[in-house]
Amino acid sequence: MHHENDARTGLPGRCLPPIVDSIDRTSIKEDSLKTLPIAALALVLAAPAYAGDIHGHVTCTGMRDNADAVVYVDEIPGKTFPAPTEHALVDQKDMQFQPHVMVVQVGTTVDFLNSDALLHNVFSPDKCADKFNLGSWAQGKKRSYTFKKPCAATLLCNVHPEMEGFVVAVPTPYHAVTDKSGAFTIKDVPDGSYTVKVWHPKLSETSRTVAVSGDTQADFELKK
Ligand SMILES: [Cu+2]
Repeated sequence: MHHENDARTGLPGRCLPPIVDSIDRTSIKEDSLKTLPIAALALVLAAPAYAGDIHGHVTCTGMRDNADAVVYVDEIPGKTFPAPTEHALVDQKDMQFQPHVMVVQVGTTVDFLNSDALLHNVFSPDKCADKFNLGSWAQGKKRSYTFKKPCAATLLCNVHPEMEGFVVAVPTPYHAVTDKSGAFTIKDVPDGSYTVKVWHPKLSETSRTVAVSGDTQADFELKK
């Protein structure tokens, strides 16, 4: 064991995190272990095997623009993901659900905020969202609902029938919504072969297998 002081902490080398002691020293030359900065070594040890972004373009045929298509990696056999602790937020502002379409991982709690100076309501007619009805609440306040299963939930307001929004709950953390140009990026997907699905409020769902190997391009076209 070396007892030189760590340049960053000034602590003796033996106080380094225990992960350093778990290195298989037969596979790393003693010399490189001495010279490789500890921070870099920790990064190497923490990095997943290989991963990349799935990016591409969705054409929404017949729509005004290519926004609001939800692109996501469907259930991965044998793999589960812990429910996110961070809440998502849908705002009711200027008489609209904002964002109009939001995607979350199953298990996510969505906070619904009323930013208008009048009463709104939030309910969903969809069974996969328990047909929830959160009631009505004043400006600046919020109420929550946790999406427990995969669901493309329509959001409605029983005060203003013209208001409509969507929360799409999907099985993995690998998801994105297209911008007006149709562009999307799903960040940090581990290399592998996946079923990628695309959902849109007004167009037919589509899906296909995408083989991810580092940054990977995948384009889709949706029709009625
Ligand atoms: Cu309303």
